[in-house]
Amino acid sequence: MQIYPDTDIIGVVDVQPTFMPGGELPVPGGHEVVPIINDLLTRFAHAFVTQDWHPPGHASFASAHSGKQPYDTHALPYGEQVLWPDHGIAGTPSAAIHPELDQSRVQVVIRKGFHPGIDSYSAFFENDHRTPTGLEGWLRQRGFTRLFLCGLATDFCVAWSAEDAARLGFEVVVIEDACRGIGLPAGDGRTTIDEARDRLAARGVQFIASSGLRIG
Ligand code: VGL
Ligand code: ZN
Repeated sequence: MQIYPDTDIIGVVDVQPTFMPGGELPVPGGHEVVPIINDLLTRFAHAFVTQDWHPPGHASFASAHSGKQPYDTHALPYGEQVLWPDHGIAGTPSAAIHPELDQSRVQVVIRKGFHPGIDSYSAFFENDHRTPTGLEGWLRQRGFTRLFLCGLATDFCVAWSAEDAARLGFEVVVIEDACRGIGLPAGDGRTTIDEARDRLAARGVQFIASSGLRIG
């Protein structure tokens, strides 16, 4: 697949120490994507990153709900929400963009999840599916029509970003080997990695390997 430098952009989702093995919400193999994404970043002229950025006591944290454990589900006013270990606390080192990620071509950073009562997996809308982050306007004003997505986690923030982008009319390509998933056990309303992939494929999202991408 050929990259068109003027209208293609790569979006790097939530590559932060908090999601690395040893972090607060570890994604298995999460650190493995850093060199793969750094290599991809040399092939694109434009990049954006997202950053999970929660206040202490955020509604997505199990610790904010008595009797709940991480990875339980819980009904919040805007819908069913998986509850997580405390993670991505705004301003802490583990919520920084991973220090080894090459940010030289990153032109915008979208921080999400900073409203105390609502989670935000997607780069475009918070989990109520209505509150915008502003990324759509930024991408359109800059003339981008196709998004290549990578990062963490395949089954949550990458999947929700890809789905919203496709719904908004962008062409969307997920670079699969540059993503890793959390992989929650099925049941109790939780999404699995396979379900997330099927949902995206049904929306027309394409999946490719990083080795199949070349500069136009
Ligand atoms: C994420 C769960 C909670 C993600 C963020 O980056 O996929 N998942 N917060
Ligand atoms: Zn989060």
